[in-house]
Amino acid sequence: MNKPNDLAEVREKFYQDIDGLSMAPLWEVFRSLITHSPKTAALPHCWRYEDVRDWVLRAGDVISAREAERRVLVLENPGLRGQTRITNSLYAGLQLILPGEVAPSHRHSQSALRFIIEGTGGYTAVDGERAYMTQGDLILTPPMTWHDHGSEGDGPTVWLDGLDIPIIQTFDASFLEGFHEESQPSTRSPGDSRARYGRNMRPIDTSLTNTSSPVFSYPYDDYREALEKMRVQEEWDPCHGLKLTFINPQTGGPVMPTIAAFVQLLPKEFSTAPYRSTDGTIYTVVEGLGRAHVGDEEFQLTPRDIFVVPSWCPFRLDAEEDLVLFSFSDRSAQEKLCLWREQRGNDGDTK
Ligand code: GTQ
Repeated sequence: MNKPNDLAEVREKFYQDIDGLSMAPLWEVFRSLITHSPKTAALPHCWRYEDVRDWVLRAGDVISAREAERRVLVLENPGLRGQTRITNSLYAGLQLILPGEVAPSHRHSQSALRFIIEGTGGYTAVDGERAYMTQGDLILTPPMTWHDHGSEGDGPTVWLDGLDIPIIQTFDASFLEGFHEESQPSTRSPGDSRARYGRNMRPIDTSLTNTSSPVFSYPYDDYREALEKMRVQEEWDPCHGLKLTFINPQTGGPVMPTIAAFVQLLPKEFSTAPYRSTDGTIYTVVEGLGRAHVGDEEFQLTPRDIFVVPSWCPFRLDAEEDLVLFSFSDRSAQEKLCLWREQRGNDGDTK
């Protein structure tokens, strides 16, 4: 038989021989592929709005919304540079619309959400209905819905975009179509979809199986009031404070097939217990001050900051003032694929 160092050579030669046939040995990569627990190249990171705002506005000097189609500065995870993503499965960016501009109408396979960071008078039109924006609103553009953005305001409008671009890439399932006009005609008045589906009622004989919400605007005032009402009970979850998920009212499930969105309130001086879950999550501060401990990193939080908690990374929060956080993740997709897991506290530590 071969001596040990001959064996290494024999193997190397074997790998080279099969390489030409587009084959490779699994045993060389097995442990890096099928890990005992999630191992991600994504890193914890915080984009302080104070640091990035000026650059987002300056994007307005270098390109128009029309030419760019979507004028966005992508928030690239420092561990995934060049991959146009904030976690391995999700994309995030800051989009700018200036008064009078239009980002032309298109539709695509990707699911998108917008969380309004600053400005008023901006709007997104979704399948013929405009949703006007103010800070803290959530707007959805579900897969293959026509959407264009514009602004009737007198200052810049900036929002956080969240899309499932990397998921659609994994499936090689991307389709994009342009509308024949820049702005789609308004066929429904603002608020129509909320009137039909967002008041604990629905038009009779509608399908109950839609995988995306027919309501596509979740105004800040509504959910903020809900949190304020709930806090009176003082039933704080040790890991989340008070946390709600935005729903598709036709199913009670998450807002879109791949992306779930959340909002939470932590009262002043509340500290959460350690928590982790398999859905890498993007957070933005809506109100208040606090600190986020993400893995070995610590981020001081002020309104409009954006930070990312990678999959299975230990995470906890300290509220220095009443803290309101919006977040989104791929939990919607993971639950459908029976992958989602969480760990509350430090029990049963699985590295
Ligand atoms: O507004 O439709 O940030 O299509 C990336 C791709 C936003 C959008 C993005 C898009 C959009």
